[in-house]
Amino acid sequence: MHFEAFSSSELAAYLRGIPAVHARLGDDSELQVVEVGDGNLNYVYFVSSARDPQRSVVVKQAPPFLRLVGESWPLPRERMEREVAALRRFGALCPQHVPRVYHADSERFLIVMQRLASHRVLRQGLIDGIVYPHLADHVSTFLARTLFHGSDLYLAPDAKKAAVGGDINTELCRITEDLVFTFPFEDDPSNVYSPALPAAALERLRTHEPLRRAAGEMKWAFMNHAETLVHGDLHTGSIMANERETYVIDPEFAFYGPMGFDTGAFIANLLLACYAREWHDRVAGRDPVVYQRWLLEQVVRVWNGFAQKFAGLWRVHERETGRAYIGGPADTHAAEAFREDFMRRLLADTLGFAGCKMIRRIVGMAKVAEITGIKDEAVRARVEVRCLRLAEALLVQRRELASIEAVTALAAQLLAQPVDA
Ligand code: SR1
Ligand code: MG
Repeated sequence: MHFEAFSSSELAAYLRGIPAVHARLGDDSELQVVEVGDGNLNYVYFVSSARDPQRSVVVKQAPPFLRLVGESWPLPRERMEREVAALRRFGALCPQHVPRVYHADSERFLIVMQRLASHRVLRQGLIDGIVYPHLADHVSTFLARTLFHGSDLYLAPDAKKAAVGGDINTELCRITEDLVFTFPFEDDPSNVYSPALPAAALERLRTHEPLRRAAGEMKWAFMNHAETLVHGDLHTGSIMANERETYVIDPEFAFYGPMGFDTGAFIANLLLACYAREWHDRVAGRDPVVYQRWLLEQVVRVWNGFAQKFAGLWRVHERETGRAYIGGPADTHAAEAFREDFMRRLLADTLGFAGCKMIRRIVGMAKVAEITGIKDEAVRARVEVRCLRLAEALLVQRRELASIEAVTALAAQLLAQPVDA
């Protein structure tokens, strides 16, 4: 298990030995290396030419443990291979939204890829209240293209089954099974609660039967519904964006799972960002309502954009092959009705997963900066209680919420509800 992270000079020497990377960085004698990993799992470096900083790459290396916890939580380094495979697969489907892979090393478990120098981690941009005009369009395109093309709606049955077998990601799925679907609903020692979070809110996660049954159904779906190659961790920290471009990064949790896990993760994180505005806008001296509205609008636009693009890809594919997934010719009323039912179920899954993802960020070990950045304990607890209420409603009512507009109306309504101290 002994692992030593690269020193700057070791990494520079290593990169110099890779022709494709060497060419990209130029033959400048000096390389600047900065370790920037702020994620939970890996080491991440920005490497650039000292003479021409435009020439730069990102290096990501998997240590044999979970970085957030340390050596006491071992993790196989082969997880990097899952990430490389997913980056290549998603990159082929959506090159405009996935960083390019320049080099992958399956002995050192590292990857060298495109540096997104003029982009920021979306979570941070949202905390700062930045408006991204193309975000929903770009993310919905990424979701539609990746989720559709990995599924039985597009792939031949044998190709799909081979893909399911090739993309097993046991250890990282286990992290999600524990941290998203199990530990938040029991008194696990890894859980972290903010000091002022009322005991009743926690108690409800452990005792409220409708919520627990719904969360159990989502856990089952996560573990058993091998629908497509999902990113597996599509929160706003896995996206880098500027006003023109959007990139999806970090697919190390990729596996064959339910489509709604990715759509749900993204929507959950927009909702967390929305509910945390009360603090961030107060600190910035702004009225939270404006950006909250923008965030809820993005929830609507990303879902509706996704649903329209996904169904469009499906229709075109059936027309081109002349056959419907349900058998028989394309373009029949039954084929369209099946599609509508499919999208309705996918919305329900999305909401259920979104609920679980919100809950884990409030009571689980891995938090999100828009919540932990709330310095006033009482405000943080109020925001957290509201997030838990919305998460519960999404889980329990997921099949009754018939449109995404109904979801954002509910989110706005619960946001306005008072929380007892
Ligand atoms: C213990 S790893 C915690 C979390 O970091 C990743 O981003 C995933 O969300 C994982 O659950
Ligand atoms: Mg990550």
